[in-house]
Amino acid sequence: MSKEPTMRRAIFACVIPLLLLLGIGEAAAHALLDRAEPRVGNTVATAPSEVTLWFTQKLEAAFSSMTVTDSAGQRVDTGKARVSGSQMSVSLRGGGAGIYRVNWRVLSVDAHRTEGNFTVQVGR
Ligand SMILES: [Cu+2]
Repeated sequence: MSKEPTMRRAIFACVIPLLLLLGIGEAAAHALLDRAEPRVGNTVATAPSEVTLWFTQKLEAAFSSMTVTDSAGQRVDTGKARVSGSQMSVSLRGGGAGIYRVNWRVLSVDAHRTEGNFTVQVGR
């Protein structure tokens, strides 16, 4: 056996965990949207009374917020979002049919800021 394959194997053994640590590990450490209720892109019959988001990491309540707007761009949320651990909810005042957009912006406990938005269709 030559030394080269062993060396190569040793390099791979080092590089792959390093890439995981720098790339995937770092991304996974941020607070990304895990799931939502109503579900992202889903259609619901009537306007929900509340939107709840679950993140991949705990949130800093003071620096995390969300708004919900209707098709006309009008706010349909009642104001301040409630944060509990990795979960954030906001109540809705009710509204008509249309495409509702949920906009979220959070600061996770590792001090990284992430934001995003998605839509839910209300009615047909
Ligand atoms: Cu992070």
